[in-house]
Amino acid sequence: MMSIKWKGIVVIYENILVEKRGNVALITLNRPKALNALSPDLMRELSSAVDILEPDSTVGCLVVTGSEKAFAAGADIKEMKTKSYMDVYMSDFITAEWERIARCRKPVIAAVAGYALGGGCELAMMCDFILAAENAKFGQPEINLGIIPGAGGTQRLPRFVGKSKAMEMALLGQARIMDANEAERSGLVSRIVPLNELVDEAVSTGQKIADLSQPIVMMAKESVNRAYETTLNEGIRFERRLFHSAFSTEDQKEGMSAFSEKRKPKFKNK
Ligand code: DAK
Repeated sequence: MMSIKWKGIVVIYENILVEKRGNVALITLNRPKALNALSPDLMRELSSAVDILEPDSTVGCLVVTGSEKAFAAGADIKEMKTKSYMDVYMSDFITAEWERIARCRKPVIAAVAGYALGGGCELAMMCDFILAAENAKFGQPEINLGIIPGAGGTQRLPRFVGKSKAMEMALLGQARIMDANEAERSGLVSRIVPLNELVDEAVSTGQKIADLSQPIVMMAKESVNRAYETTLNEGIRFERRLFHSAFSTEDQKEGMSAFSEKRKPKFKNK
């Protein structure tokens, strides 16, 4: 169990660890005995942590990681096995908590070691990019349980790896797990990192992002994400609006002046 203080309130977490390293918030999924199965309680805590960290001006980037054996082995099967259709439909089963990470406006890096299965793979894909350890294993084994992916797996995975591989993974489940090398070749992960360096590398990557201008970083993230939601023409138009608006910031003046003066920029997030 760990607690953090937020606006004078003590928030207690039982399923995640939250720490700040420099300007990076490191969130560690922490249910090792269940291979970080994503229970509703864990997802509520993750969602609450994002609520707290996103508006924190000292945080420029978030990193989400798990253990060396498992990023997360999926949603908690034992907790959902007895649910009825009306239970999940009427409560919109854990949807809000799951979508919170995807709605975070600051960059979120997934640092994945071991299993990222089902909801674990989906959670990693909701982040902005994935750094994988050599032992990372990605899969959508829901079909073996008599369900289909429920947190974006059938939609995000094809966008990363293409239809053929995504379809094979969705249809074969446990029988089609993707290793780190294939995940990198296919564009699911941005880089493979040695297991013992994974978290440090993710945090130092996050710190490089956190050293930049926060509003400009947020614009870049928003603009890249548009590529998945609209036509090329509309996306280019959206990018152009944000590009132009970057010129209204002090950080654009500072960034370009620093280049001309051969010094490091001092961004003020303004
Ligand atoms: N849920 C609950 N417990 C789990 C679990 C899971 N997903 N994965 C592992 N565990 C537990 C095991 O039951 C075991 O507990 P004990 O028996 O010790 O009490 C412990 O973790 C260690 O697991 P194993 O003994 O199985 O370990 P192994 O190394 O032998 O095998 C494994 C590792 C990852 C291959 C295996 O545990 C496995 O196949 N796990 C299940 C993987 C899976 O099927 N994942 C998909 C789950 S379905 C939605 C959002 C999300 C979802 C749905 C809707 N909405 C927003 C609507 C997501 C659904 C899913 O992810």
